[in-house]
Amino acid sequence: MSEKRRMIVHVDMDHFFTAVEEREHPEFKGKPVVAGADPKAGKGRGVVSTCNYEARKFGVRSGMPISKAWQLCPEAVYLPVNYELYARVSNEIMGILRGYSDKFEQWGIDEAFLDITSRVKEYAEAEALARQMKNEIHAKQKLTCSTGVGPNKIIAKVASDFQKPDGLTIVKEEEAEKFLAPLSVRKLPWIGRKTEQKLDALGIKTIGELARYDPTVLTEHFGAMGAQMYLMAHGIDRSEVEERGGIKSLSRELTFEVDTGDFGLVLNNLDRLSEQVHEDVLRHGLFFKTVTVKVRYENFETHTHGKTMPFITNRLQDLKKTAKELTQAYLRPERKIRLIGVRVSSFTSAEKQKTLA
Ligand code: TTP
Ligand code: MG
Repeated sequence: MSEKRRMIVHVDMDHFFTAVEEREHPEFKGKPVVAGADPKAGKGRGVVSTCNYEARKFGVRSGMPISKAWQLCPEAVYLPVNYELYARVSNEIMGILRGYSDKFEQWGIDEAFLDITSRVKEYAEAEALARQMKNEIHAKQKLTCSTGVGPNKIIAKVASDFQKPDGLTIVKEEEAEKFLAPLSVRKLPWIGRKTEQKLDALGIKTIGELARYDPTVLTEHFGAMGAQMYLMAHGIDRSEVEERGGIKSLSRELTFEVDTGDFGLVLNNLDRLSEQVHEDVLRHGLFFKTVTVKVRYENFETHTHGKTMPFITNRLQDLKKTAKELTQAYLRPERKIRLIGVRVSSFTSAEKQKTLA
């Protein structure tokens, strides 16, 4: 017997942080808006978290140094990031979406997967349900999202990105390979800038080219990830929509006002970041296993290094000690530091921890 055909929806809020800001401040409507570090008239450090579509027309992008954004678009409205507000709105949106499926998976702050297989019989019904979700979010939250429907999570996610903002894209199983083929490999989840460059060196730019490539050569170059990429390029993905308790990692980072070679200062600030992350861990009732640090040198060369502990913990001293150990390797007399960050992940909730103890 063949497996039952699945119907998966992926929802991604449009320019989420700045969309919430626009909603709260109607006077920003129509203007370019950037959320992120303080630009300080072009002298600011740190990066853009996100920006609205008006600002994107000027070339501003997530992750770009805020000084670059200022050069491109000094007339934009620049706002600090108000995580608490966005997290509250995110929870409300996730609450609405949860009502549309029995299998739900939040992905980051503004995305979610829903398995609606048990609720619809055909794509036309799936489309109607996806439209209903968009309408309810818009009616209750005054925010738009882009939505994709497909036979698995990968296709649904690529589909939601296909028409933005306020899009709705349906990709049927039999059309999936053709839909994916002309798109850049970067559109596939987990293919970042570095993998894109490596694929480019093999002459692979589009998903179609990836699908036609020899999978054994891909495995030689990329290990297990190579086989995974090959399957994705053919539109194959068997992973289930699974509730993961929402948060996958908690992190804080700091860009120094001036690049620094003062390692006492670096380590003091590292402790401070660990304390802030730890407060978040306790607030969410979580236990973690993995600690990752990030160090960016003055030339923007960035390193991240993580360690998974053999035990689950929520103790500040474990976090501080591990973060310090990991960072120490990057403290070199000749290299000034621009940014440091601390992240924890591999969570179990306190509830579950109790039953495991
Ligand atoms: P995304 O969904 O990647 O971006 P977006 O919602 O701003 O824009 P789009 O319309 O293209 O979906 O990320 C969701 C939020 O996460 C975003 O509003 C801000 C935050 N974010 C960062 O803080 N830094 C980043 O580098 C990225 C990509 C996102
Ligand atoms: Mg988004």
